[in-house]
Amino acid sequence: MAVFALVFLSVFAYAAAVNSNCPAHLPKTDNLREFRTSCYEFILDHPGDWHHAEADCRSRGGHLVDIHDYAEEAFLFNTCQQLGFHNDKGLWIGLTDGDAYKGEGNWHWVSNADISFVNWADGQPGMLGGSEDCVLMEFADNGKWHDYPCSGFLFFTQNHGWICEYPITK
Ligand SMILES: [Ca+2]
Ligand SMILES: [Ca+2]
Repeated sequence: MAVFALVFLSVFAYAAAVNSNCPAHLPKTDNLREFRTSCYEFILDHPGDWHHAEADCRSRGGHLVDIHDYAEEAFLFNTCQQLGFHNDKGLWIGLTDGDAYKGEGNWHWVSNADISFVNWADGQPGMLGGSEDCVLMEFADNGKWHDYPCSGFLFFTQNHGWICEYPITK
């Protein structure tokens, strides 16, 4: 019986999202997680284009996620898997070489953080660089990064989920 209780409590503790130091105005759902000095909001179920995604994060005082090392990348990938996001879709991250930032080939985090780590897939950023200015973590490719058009055009939509990042408030 004691073992049962221990297992139950362990599972419960594992399932409860760690987010007590996240900004108070953010909804405390399972999709809100803290890791080191940041809080991350996983927006998985109402896809939009990259500009919409960044505007959404900004509206709550954050920005699209910036990723600075393998540990942060692994945390994001593993959390998405825990949350059941395991198909071939990607999620927008805050890396861009769009004209509104620094322009073609000058990759830049929307948070203005320095680039200290990249996780491009083989052959990325791609050949169509001028039209592909925004980056998805692609789950069919172990979370590796692929550049894509930031918005859809005609019949080609570019609506995906995204991850917002905020400073913790501790
Ligand atoms: Ca970050
Ligand atoms: Ca580009």
